[in-house]
Amino acid sequence: MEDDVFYKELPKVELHAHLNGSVSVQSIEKLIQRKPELNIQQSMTAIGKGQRRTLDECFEVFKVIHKLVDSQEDILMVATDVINEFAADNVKYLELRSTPRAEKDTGLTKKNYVEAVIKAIQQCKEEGVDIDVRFLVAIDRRNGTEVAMETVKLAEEFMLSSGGLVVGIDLSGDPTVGRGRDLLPALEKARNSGLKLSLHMSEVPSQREESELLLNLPPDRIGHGTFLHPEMGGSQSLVDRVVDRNIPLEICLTSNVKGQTVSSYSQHHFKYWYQLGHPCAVCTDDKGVFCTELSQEYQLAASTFGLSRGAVWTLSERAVDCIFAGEDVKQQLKQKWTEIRPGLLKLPESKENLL
Ligand code: 6MZ
Repeated sequence: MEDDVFYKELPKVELHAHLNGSVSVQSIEKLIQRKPELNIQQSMTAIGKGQRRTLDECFEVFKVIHKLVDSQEDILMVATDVINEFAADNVKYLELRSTPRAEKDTGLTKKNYVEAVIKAIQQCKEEGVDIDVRFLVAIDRRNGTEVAMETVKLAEEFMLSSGGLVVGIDLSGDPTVGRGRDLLPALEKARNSGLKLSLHMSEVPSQREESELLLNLPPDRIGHGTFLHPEMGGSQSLVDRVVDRNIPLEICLTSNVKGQTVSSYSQHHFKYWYQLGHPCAVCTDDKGVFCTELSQEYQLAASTFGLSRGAVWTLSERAVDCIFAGEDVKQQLKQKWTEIRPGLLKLPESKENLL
């Protein structure tokens, strides 16, 4: 079986996908046609092959996309497109995350925003799209204590009313802006009400103190964690705490390389954690902005770090253990993996591992 086919057909779990960063070229074109007056070109919303940007520049790109996606109708469209695109890449379970925004011009409220994402998830389900989708409500660290608290309240409301679709909170946003310390009360409240926590942590250097505070919560998963380990200026005690609590890392290879927080694929911290045997979920982060797909990220992980197909299979299967939905969903997914395996890995596992 050709490599491209193998990685496409590999069943996958996507746990770190920002909605507006995941919007594809096709959806961007539709949005540009809807809003020609904005004078936005597709090249302003994506970072192509071989291109690099500073992380600051990446955050400018999100601002452009936010201008294009500013109504309930837009959110419904992009969420539907993104879900279908992940399903076409054989992602069987997806946790989408997005920051609720209010827009005066279109009358969009934060509540409408969340409703639109939930509607997209429900409609895809009714249409029989083969993917289980959940939603993490995102806190943008830039906006401080009060907004974070409001966001958590919104998430709590929807956790109760969405039939299990809202499962947690994401802490994200430009890591050089805002203080994690200010957001602790909101994050604690979320955790106490049963929302799971996925927190961006040590995405840039010199956040040791903040990472220590956030690890005390503790989070259920870590986004990036690039600078946690001692070789990257973190510390052994941070690593020990992540390992002792078995907190999975969400690994986004292309995003980190294109955003230049990691100097090259081979220098990526995935290697450090994978060699420790620590749970790592390969993810896309922003598949639209960074022009990637989850199948491509798995392929990159394999080619960069010399993983056999058997090892890649195990990596995707273990990501199921990191999902925020309940035990029943995990079991259903494991069952799916078991059914798909013989068609994809034709050799016994022991031989496949030697390839
Ligand atoms: C931190 C990121 C991010 O929420 O409007 N976001 N936060 N680090 C990253 N690494 C590249 N990539 C995306 O999606 C876009 C938002 O997701 C967060 C930022 O807050 C960005 O504005 P939503 O759907």
